[in-house]
Amino acid sequence: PTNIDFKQIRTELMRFMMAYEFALEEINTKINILKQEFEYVHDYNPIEHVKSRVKSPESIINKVKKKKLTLNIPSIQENIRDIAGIRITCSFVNDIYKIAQMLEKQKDITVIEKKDYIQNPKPNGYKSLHLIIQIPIFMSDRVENIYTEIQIRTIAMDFWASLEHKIYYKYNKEIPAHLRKELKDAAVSANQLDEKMERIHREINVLKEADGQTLTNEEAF
Ligand code: 0O2
Repeated sequence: PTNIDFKQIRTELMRFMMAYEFALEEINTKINILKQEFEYVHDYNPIEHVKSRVKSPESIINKVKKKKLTLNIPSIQENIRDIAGIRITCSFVNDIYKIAQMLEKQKDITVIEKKDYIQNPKPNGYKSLHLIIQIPIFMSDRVENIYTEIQIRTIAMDFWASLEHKIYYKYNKEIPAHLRKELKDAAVSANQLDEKMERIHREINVLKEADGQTLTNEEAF
């Protein structure tokens, strides 16, 4: 290819990656609005923290190889749907579904796929609610519908998933049987903790309501 070809390819690649950054900015803004407005109306904040990332070119290429896809922009755009990823961590399980519903209802968000690993945990114990959505990004000369993966989970689910992720990579994808069992047990404990925290939160709320007060996150814990 000539120098001009390289320049064109570079511009295309930059625009391609930028679109995912913009998608994350749009969704982060949406989450911030929900968080602030929800807190104002209900005097309670269901979101603990939010993290987002654009998948590195290296991980994109690894996934292309793993899925045996064609290595070109249209194929990557259509088949790799977690290049833009956002993770929302909540205090309680029922907040996860509230947040998912609030996002799903928004007119510019199209839900493409929903995977409920809370109702149906993965065999290793992994729990989270995953949404694959599309959001329009208005560029100077076109509109691009960008796929984004939204993972919503509790603090306990997140704690478990980040440790499991580390072990998974440390052992080069071959986790020894005793560690697999320990992790599964830890997932059960995380689940019990979630249930217990939700129960306590609900009971305190009932007490507070009887006293004519509403309980906020900060007051509870
Ligand atoms: P990373 O490094 O977190 O980006 P896909 O391969 O995405 O097309 P899949 O595997 O069916 O299809 O998607 P799924 O099940 O929705 O999982 C996507 C992401 O969820 C993963 O991304 C992880 O972030 C997370 N995840 C899924 N299963 C597990 C699990 O068992 N343990 C942990 N810790 N995380 C999990 P990546 O790209 O695999 O990895």
